[in-house]
Amino acid sequence: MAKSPPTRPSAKSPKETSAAGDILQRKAQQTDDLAKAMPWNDNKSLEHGFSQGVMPAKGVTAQPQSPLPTGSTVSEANTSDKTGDQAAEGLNAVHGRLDRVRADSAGQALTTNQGVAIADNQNSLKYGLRGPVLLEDFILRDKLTHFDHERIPERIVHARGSAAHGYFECYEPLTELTRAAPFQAAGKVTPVFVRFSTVAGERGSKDTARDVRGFAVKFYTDEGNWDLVGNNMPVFFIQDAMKFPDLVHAVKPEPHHAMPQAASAHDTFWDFVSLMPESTHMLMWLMSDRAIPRSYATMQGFGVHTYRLVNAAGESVFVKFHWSPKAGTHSLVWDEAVKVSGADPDYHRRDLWERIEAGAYPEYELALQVFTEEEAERFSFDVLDSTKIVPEELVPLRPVGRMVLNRNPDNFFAETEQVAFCTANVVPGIDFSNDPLLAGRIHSYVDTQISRLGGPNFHEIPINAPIAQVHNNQRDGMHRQAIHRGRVNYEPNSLAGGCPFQAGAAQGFVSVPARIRADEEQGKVRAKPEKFADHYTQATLFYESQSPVEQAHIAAAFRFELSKVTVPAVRARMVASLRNASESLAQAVADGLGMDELPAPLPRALAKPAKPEVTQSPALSLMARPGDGTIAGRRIAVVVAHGVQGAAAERLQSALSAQGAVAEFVAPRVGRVRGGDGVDLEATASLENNPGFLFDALAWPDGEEGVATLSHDGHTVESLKDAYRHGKAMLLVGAAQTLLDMAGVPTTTPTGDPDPGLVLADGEEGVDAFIAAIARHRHPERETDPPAV
Ligand code: HDE
Repeated sequence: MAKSPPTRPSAKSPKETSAAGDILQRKAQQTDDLAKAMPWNDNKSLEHGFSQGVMPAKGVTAQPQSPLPTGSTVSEANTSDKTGDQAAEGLNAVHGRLDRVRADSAGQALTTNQGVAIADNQNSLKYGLRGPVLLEDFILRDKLTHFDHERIPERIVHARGSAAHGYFECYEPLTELTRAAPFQAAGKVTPVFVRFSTVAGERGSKDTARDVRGFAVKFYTDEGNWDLVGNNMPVFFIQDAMKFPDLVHAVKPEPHHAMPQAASAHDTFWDFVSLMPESTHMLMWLMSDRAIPRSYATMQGFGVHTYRLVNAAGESVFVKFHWSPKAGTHSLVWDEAVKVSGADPDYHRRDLWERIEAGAYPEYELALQVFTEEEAERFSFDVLDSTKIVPEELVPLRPVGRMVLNRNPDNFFAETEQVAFCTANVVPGIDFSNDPLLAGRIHSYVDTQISRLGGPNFHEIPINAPIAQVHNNQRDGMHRQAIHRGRVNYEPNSLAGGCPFQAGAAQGFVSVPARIRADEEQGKVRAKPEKFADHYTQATLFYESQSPVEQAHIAAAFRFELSKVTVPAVRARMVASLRNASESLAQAVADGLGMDELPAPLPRALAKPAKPEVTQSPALSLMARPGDGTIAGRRIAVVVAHGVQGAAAERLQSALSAQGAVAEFVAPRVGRVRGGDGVDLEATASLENNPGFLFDALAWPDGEEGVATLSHDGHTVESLKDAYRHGKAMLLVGAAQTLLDMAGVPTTTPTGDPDPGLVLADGEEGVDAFIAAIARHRHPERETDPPAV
């Protein structure tokens, strides 16, 4: 008798199999019921006409009788340690707090990426002790292959950056202006991730280059991500995205020899900008000390473009965004920036990290300039032109909230490198203006991430995933994380009860119709509005609004940059352009470049620009925002050597620390320093590993033996000279004052007045005066050009 064929062992008990049969029937029945619940597409007739366009209807949905008809498979209830439970209804589990993906290895053994424990992490697998390595060593290959692909392309611009987590807190509801989620209630807190950057340098370049700083804020709002991708200067070089690749090519290292790194001081940059007079206003900012900030915590941020705020009724106003640092706006001076870049290329990264680790959280106030379209039409400049500001004297700033950066990332690559800011990321309540530069950005940021982050699913990388849920019918692509349940990946559908459905105007994003109602000439054109042709009025406004010291720094920066230009005609062209902004600046630059005669002014694109509303804007000076007057977060060196008066040095250190400053003992060598009075100190930095110019202020306590030791160390004279030249607060007590003579540092300013930054008093009086001098940040009264010291 022939044997019957073996039956395939079933994964289920016989009872489950028969239940599965029922399930299939029930699924079919419920699927049909669900489809019948939507006999036609109710919303189809609503797709037409203007009024539908501004108030789109919510999608039609039907409720399935059970999860069965919308599932991919009836076997979804069979769970395992890998599959986990069935999908929770309406939940995309990719989104959630970052703790769901943080990894910690405490108490764990090493494994491969497949989770196989690695017995030996020291040796490749070889045929004999001195034999060849075997191809079968999957452990070695797992490790090397991953390593070989550790790098991703760096950002084309803004490659060098540092970031932190924090929160935005709203002061009062702004519902009359906008329905944007962060502004809906007083005290409402929205998580943020903020990345600061330089523009031109590569990922490993120095922090203190003369450059624009990126100030990009990702708001994880409960209605989706809003990215305010701004800079620390409120204007830009160009007016139309069409010119962006040209600008970036011109400023990046020259293509034949890849020099200079992270610097605009070269031929191609100045060749380009001198032929693009609309960049003059931005050049004023770039040549000012704004381009060499002291730290990310002491610079402003700006949205740059005009955006729109939209309220729940769909009414919109124009808006400009401003971030102002609580610690005030403070910058470096050029000579200092150059030196810092050698001693600590991570100067700003370190400062941001250390402030947060120390609890001195960087804080910024967000203020809005709000104006209507009608008001904007009356302005002497065009608000769609990103080379123009709206002066604060014309439209005042309205403070609306504060942002605190209070948490460092866990992992630089996973968070800071992989974060993807996109100007296209707006939420209901925020909308775009017709700024042609902004339009290009809306395209460019998403586009660049696709190659930088390796595909279209970069929004699922944890740092980029919104805290708001994501539900749509986009599928597949490289590195897809979400496992979508069900067979429906289209809309309209009846087989998933219409889900996910169109949100409609009440919940969803609706573009402001005003954008298409603009009364400009209709028709496709490649041209700019007339007012864009005024290239100089606001450059003049900026220059005229600076203090004399700031003006001198601008002139010196132009001189330095143009002195690096090797083509005389390019230098002359730039000076010719500057004549249209400021004759005195042009003259100063020409003198600095040894030009005997001023070139004729560059022809202007607009002969008679409109009369500006303001010709002075004190708010444009760095001095306008001194901060809260404290010395919190400042780095101060207390320079000591064996024989110093230890007790007094300690008292000074604690007085400075009590004010929130970071005061360190700096000695010829790190380690214990024997006090002449028996009080020993611990030097955490040396004159060699932390040159004086890395500090905001320096103090040399009393003690003859200590001072004698310091006087034999060449670093001492250098640090005194630097501190003096860089306008820093200096405290010299008792015997230490002899060091001034050695360094040739005068005790009066060049005008013969007492030097307000040089404190020679001892005891409490000296400490108080020193703290007051540090709070002033800098003492530019000392400056001469060239420097006397
Ligand atoms: Fe950007 N810009 N940009 N930019 N930008 C990028 O996006 C671009 C512009 C700004 O920390 C890129 O992810 C175009 C103005 C910041 O990750 C890229 C135009 C302002 C950051 C890009 C501009 C900015 C970027 C490179 C002209 C100030 C860094 C990598 C139309 C308001 C964000 C990336 C971060 C980064 C394109 C002009 C600020 C290539 C086409 C104006 C802060 O997409």
